[in-house]
Amino acid sequence: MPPTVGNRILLVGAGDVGAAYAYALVNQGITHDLAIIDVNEQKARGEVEDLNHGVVWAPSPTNVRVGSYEADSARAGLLVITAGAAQKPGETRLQLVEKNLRITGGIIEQAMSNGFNGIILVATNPVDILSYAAWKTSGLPSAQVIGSGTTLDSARFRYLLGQLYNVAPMSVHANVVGEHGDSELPALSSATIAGVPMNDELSRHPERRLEIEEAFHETVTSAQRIIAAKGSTSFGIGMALARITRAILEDQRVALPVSTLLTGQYGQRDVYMGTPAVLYREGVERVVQIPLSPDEQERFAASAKALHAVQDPYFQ
Ligand code: 6V0
Repeated sequence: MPPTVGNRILLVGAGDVGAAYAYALVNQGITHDLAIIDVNEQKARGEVEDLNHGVVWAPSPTNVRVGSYEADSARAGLLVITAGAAQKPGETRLQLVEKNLRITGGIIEQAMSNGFNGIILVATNPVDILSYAAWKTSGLPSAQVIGSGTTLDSARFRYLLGQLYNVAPMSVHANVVGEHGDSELPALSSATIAGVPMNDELSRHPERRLEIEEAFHETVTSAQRIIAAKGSTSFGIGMALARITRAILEDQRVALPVSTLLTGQYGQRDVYMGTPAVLYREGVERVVQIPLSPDEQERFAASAKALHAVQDPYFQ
């Protein structure tokens, strides 16, 4: 389905993640109108000009321009937040909380006071806490406030499992769930490799469990490794955000592991966590509770506890 009127995107944050996301949007022709805001106005202007020079080769035209809250909040269908401080080498995502709560809170207040009533997609870290905060600050229904969650982590894990089993990542179905961060876990009990349940695969080849555990360890540590090597992670998250955007704007009803409000699923409530959810034109159509083994369930609960420990002092 081609982009339609109403698919306008307001992107706040033209740093490494915002620029990679904008590049993916233009390359895939996902929106006809992309307005970009950054406190560093020069950076926003530079990205806009550069992106417009590639539009001639895109599958459909995108009007990329510098935006403003006054002109763009009310007409945007999607507000994407990639603004904020990024992780420094050695810093955990949860340590960013204070700085980025202030930044994203300010962005949402400006968008809301200028009439925004679309869907908010948060990428800024710690993404689960900031998505929860965005839901609280905006006053929007939770279906309209989504975090990128474990979409990127799941893509990383699928890629690594694909390498192990010599199959394309599209033929690996495996969700990383929980916090986008150190306490996340792989839902192996529901994973399939080229259609074969991981549990069957492991009962035939128990010796491969160690390799799979290593692939997950590599998944969790990949951000730190990439940041140490090139300063930030950007292409993977940019493409993950573009995938979520397409699911929403094109009303696709695909299930992606985003951060969404739990209201009893997995025994958790009042917390945003990564879990598959069906996405459509109005945001989250429903949260999918995938079956977890008792061990996975325990790890999911520990992940929720880690998030509550950071979140609750700010919101109670
Ligand atoms: P960056 O390259 O420093 O870009 C951040 C941008 O935000 C800069 O251009 C700033 O000028 C801008 N900015 C800061 N404050 C404001 C404000 N109030 N209004 C508008 N713009 C502002 O960081 P990078 O792009 O690498 O990372 C951005 C965020 O994404 C960080 O919090 C990362 O931790 C997070 N990531 C989230 C991922 C995920 O999976 N959810 C993955 C990678 C990074």
